[in-house]
Amino acid sequence: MKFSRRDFLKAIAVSTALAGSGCSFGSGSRGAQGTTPQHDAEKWVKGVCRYCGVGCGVLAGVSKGKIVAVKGDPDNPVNKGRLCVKGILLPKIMDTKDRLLHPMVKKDGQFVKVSWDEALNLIVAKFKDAIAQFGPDSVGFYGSGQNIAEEAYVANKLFKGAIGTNNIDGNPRTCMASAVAGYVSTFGEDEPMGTYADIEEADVFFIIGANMAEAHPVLFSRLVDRKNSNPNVKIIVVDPRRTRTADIADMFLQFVPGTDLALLNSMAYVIIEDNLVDRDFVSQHTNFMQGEKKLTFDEFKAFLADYTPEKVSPLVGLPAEQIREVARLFAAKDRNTMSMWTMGLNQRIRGTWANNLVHNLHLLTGKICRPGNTPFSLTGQPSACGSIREVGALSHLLPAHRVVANPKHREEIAKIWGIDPARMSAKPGYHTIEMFRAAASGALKVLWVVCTNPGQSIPNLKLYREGMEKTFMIVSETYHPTRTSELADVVLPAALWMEKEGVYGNGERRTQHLAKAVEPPGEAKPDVWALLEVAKRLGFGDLFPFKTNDEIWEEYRKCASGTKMELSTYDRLKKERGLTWPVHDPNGPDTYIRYAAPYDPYVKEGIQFYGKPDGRAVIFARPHANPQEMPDADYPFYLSTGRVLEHWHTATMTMNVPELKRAMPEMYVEINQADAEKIGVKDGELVTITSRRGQCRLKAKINGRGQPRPGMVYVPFHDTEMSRMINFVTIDAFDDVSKQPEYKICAVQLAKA
Ligand SMILES: Nc1nc2c(c(=O)[nH]1)N[C@H]1C(S)=C(S)[C@@H](COP(=O)(O)OP(=O)(O)OC[C@H]3O[C@@H](n4cnc5c(=O)[nH]c(N)nc54)[C@H](O)[C@@H]3O)O[C@H]1N2
Ligand SMILES: Nc1nc2c(c(=O)[nH]1)N[C@H]1C(S)=C(S)[C@@H](COP(=O)(O)OP(=O)(O)OC[C@H]3O[C@@H](n4cnc5c(=O)[nH]c(N)nc54)[C@H](O)[C@@H]3O)O[C@H]1N2
Ligand code: SF4
Ligand SMILES: [Mo]
Repeated sequence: MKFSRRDFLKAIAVSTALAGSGCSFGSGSRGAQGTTPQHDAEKWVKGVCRYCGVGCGVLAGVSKGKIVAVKGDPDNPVNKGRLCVKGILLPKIMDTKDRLLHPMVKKDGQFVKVSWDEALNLIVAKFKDAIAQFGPDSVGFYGSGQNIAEEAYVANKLFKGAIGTNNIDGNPRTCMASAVAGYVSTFGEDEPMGTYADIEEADVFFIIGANMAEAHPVLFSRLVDRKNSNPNVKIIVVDPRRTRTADIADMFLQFVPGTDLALLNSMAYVIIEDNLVDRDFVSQHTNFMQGEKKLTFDEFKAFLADYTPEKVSPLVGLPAEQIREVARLFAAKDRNTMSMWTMGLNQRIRGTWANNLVHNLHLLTGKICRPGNTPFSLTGQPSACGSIREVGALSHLLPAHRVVANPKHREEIAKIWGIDPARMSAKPGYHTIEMFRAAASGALKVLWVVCTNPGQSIPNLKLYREGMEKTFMIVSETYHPTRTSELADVVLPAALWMEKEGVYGNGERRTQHLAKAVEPPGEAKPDVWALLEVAKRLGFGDLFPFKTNDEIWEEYRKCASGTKMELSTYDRLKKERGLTWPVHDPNGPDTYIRYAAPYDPYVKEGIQFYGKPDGRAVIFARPHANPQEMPDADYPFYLSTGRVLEHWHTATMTMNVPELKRAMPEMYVEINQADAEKIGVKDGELVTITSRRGQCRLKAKINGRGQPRPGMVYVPFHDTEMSRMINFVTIDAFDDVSKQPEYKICAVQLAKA
């Protein structure tokens, strides 16, 4: 199937959004060769797109101290000049009427403008008070995969090193935690072994639980190019909802939500049954495990006996023959196979296991650590990898893939931080849901939220918004009011993208530097400045002597040095179009494929999964389990939630862009035509969606760009109107390994409103 330029533009929905903005597109399926329409720039400054984990290189055009244009950086290997519609329109998020220009403190229920000095003194007094009365675990920090690495590093050191609490977590818990737990349990080390360059080498793409056309559009354009340049390429899409991504699939499996584990196990069954296992690879490089117990190959095979395509077929809602076909295509000996997945697998109470099972398929077939063969978890945020997974800014982690529970790891980091290791806690702090539960119960007294909007993005919102009101909450934001800042006691005006320099690490291990292009407006300051100021005023100045971002980076680099995720210098990052770690020699090459010679600097020969003591990755026996909440007689529909191309999460930035707002003004609920007929609802009519936790009223969308299978509805979560915020309805059940919430599935009832 050849995919035309028109199909492509339709798939990534840029044509409608950009109609009227005069944007030009390149030839073929090249996507937007993006430059903002008006580009009378005096100079172009190198950076990275503010939004998604693809990490497109941009050049920001500056004129009279303002960013007036953005163009795709033609020299950046990620996007080679392309940008999606959000990237092109970035200049429009900068000077908006809701930019927060001054610190504000809530007095008698009203926000009052105050000086930085007053705001900081209040924050410091509250921290000191809580710590003195209730101990260090009464305070916490909630950060973001959109923080630059330097911010996350300083916050981590301040809370875990100086204050002595591991209560630092962030939105990557809602996003990437299951991917982390999956990589770590299977390979002993976090993050993908491959890079985006595998796309141009692969000929089978197994896309499960990801809507790349809308959530990773420029990467999707690389996929489309690959398909158009090679007619042999096959694309498999597994999603309970027909998406723009599914439109390019050769095989689209529209299965029952929440049955991925059964499907993946069944594929493994077929791979063994059909003799598609790479026996040499499996015997040299893997162990079979069930929990902590080692299995033999035959025991693993026996475990899979429950997952024959015939047995699994009624559960997953696919014909047995289709399961056989997809397994055979995945495992075909003469093909290179790349898997990609995102929240359809991660945001589930069995998210970690689902990740394990994708890895299983690559390990069984030996389709790993060779160009074009890789299990590749797509990252959501621009620096969820660089700032959170690598810096270790979650409640159980320490820098450079270390963990708080390991005394050796604490000692190594304490040495670099210049503190007594006894000052650090061995106990993981609150993960996201626990943190907001602790706020609701009163156990958490002070919470600092930076670069994230939990008042809209956390599941089962009613309870947690009450918690946010109760606790003393500081919110560092670029805009005000947001659904979080409205609940704050102090709001701090943050410098936005390219009003500060910093480092982002994208989904392919690429560390990229963004230069400062313009001054922040009003009294807005970089988050790192506020963090350092609070650290000093709390009396920890000696631990935070940093005057520049370079100095922060160079200390962080020491944490990575001698590990298997070594990083390059700040100076070099300023010049390069990013480097994919490990960069063993700071002036030497970066790394295409980890664990394999000749690519990985730590492997002399063959393949070595050095994250595991015996160098072997694990093939796990993981049974299927139902989602926490299944549809029943009272709540008969599956609700799933996610994204649309035009908006970024809670839409604080993208609703400021008139073109994006026009293209996607408010949220809706996608309903299958058959279900809509049953409940008597027509396209555009209002529907009430009710779960055991809350309610939403939304317009029905029937046969729109996403079409859920019968029995399922789907709602994007960008709308800020209280009656349309779907997180009042979603469930806060979480994966007991990764602690990631199950945003993708809960049970609801529908009624015509
Ligand atoms: N435009 C835009 N792009 C973004 C973002 C954004 O806000 N806007 N956010 C970024 C971030 S942080 C993230 S995490 C990524 C998310 O990227 P994606 O995960 O690709 O996006 P989602 O829309 O959350 O969900 C993907 C798909 O999961 C499917 N799904 C639901 N239930 C199941 C299931 O049981 N099994 C399977 N296999 N699939 C299921 C949904 O139907 C949906 O199509 O996007 C990133 N990119
Ligand atoms: N129902 C449902 N809910 C979900 C999900 C889902 O699929 N379904 N997905 C989850 C996932 S994967 C994610 S990643 C989260 C994302 O959820 P959030 O992180 O809560 O959403 P964002 O809108 O990205 O919030 C970022 C905030 O930072 C502000 N900001 C921008 N730049 C800066 C800066 O430089 N400094 C500071 N201090 N602030 C800045 C923005 O204005 C914005 O308010 O949502 C989660 N919630
Ligand atoms: S694909 Fe992602 S990183 Fe690239 S321009 Fe679009 S939003 Fe930005
Ligand atoms: Mo995310």
